[in-house]
Amino acid sequence: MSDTRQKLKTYQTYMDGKWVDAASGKTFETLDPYTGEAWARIPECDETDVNRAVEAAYRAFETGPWPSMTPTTRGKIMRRIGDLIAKHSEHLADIEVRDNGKLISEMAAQTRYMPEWFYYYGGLADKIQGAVVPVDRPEHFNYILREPVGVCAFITPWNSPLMLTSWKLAPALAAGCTVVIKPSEYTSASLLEFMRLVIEEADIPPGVVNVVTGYGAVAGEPLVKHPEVAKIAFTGGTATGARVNALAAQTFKKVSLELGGKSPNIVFDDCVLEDAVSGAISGIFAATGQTCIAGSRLLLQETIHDVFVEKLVAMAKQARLGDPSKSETQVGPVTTPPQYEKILSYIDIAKAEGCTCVLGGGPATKEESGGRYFVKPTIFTGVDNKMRIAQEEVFGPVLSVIKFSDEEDAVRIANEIAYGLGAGVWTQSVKRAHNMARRIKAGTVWVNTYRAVSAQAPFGGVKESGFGRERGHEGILEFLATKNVMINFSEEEHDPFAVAT
Ligand code: TXE
Repeated sequence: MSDTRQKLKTYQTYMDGKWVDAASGKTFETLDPYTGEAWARIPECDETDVNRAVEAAYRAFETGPWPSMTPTTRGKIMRRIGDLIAKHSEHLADIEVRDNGKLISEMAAQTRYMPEWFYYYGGLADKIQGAVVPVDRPEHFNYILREPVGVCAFITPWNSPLMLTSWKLAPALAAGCTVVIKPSEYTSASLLEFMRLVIEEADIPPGVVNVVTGYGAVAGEPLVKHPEVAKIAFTGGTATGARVNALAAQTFKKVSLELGGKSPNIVFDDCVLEDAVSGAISGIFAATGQTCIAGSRLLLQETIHDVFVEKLVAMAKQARLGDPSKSETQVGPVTTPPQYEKILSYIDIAKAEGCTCVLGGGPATKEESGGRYFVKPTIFTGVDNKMRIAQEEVFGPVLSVIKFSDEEDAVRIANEIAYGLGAGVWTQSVKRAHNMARRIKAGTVWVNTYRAVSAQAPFGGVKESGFGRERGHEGILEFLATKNVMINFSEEEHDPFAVAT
């Protein structure tokens, strides 16, 4: 065993308020994608651990203090969680970068903003209200209760591990649910640090938040199938999402899925050109294209196509590849080895489809990037929307440029896709902006901005990008069940054989 291997940091996982190894004692290694070296060992949980975690969450839900405490108290504890995240945000961002190789500027911005999800939903905890409903029955009183759904399972990916967990955890806790989280096997460390520095420190009762680390098929599937789990919140690829949805359907769980995308970033000739160029770059290259909302299809009005591409290439060409932990780096490595292979194979596909590669078009060497698993920012022009490079999610720094003639054409191209997550529109016309926002089939439309996020604004997809909403007021509804209560207060005698209407 090499020296570095011996020095690997070894984590335990956290369930029922305790730090534990996997029941089997097995661990797996997690890689630093910049160096290509393993840096930590993570417990490899399986069904036994899943059962233990779900049982703890179920006990905490049925008999523990979390669901039954006053919502005001829950809200106060959630504000404490937010404060602790703020205190440790730098450290959490460093761990994320180590594990997923994304830029420190991006991961630090995410962890700095993360307290807001807990403040927002902490504030909402005591505003979950039912309703009194007038009904067609005299002398009956009818009201609606909104109750926590129960034990929730989160399955999360590697691209923005803690932020995507927070979008689920904050509303679930506010609603009074208990949870079991299965992070991506590529990026489990930041969640374990979060459990130590935030959940433990905030004195969250045992069993309210539990973690099972491990592989999708071995730890994820038993969690999805577990009969005591009431709700699944999943973020990941569309194929895995379909499998999770099918498994969850067997026990009729409530499900929300935030899946892939192939978002159109649409630039009209009446835009502010510099803003749109910079929006196109940040839409695809800033996160190395490893975001579900990547603006991976750049739709350019033909009247500005050539000048736009020239400016785009000039700017993208200057992107500084390098160590993601350095604030001056603009493009980092790809997070996982399979992802690296997938991106390179799509570059080959685009070339074989006859697209013109105007920038990049392959891996970046160690001399160019300083590390492993780098793909050069790549731009293809001459892309037809029917091509695979335009239709399939690459999840890397690869941009497809597609020409359109007018508004009608732009809407058609934007919507001729299986996905419907995000979309960008660049125009100075208010009329056109509203028109496009209505006609594009997507969960989010940005106008004259791209990838902007806010705790109050709901997020999610349509079509194969999934269903359900995270963030905003709608986000908490995913973790609530509606119960109707009807009370008869009449003195009348009731004929038991009369038809109830
Ligand atoms: O994701 P998976 P992968 C897209 C992107 C990427 C592709 C594959 O296009 O190239 O998906 O990425 C867990 N039962 N996105 O393979 O498999 C897994 O352990 C239960 C978009 O990394 O979807 C991890 O925790 N769980 C996306 C989580 O699912 C299972 C972010 C996501 O992994 C499971 C990531 C199973 N059978 C990838 N199999 C986005 N929407 O942001 C796997 N998992």
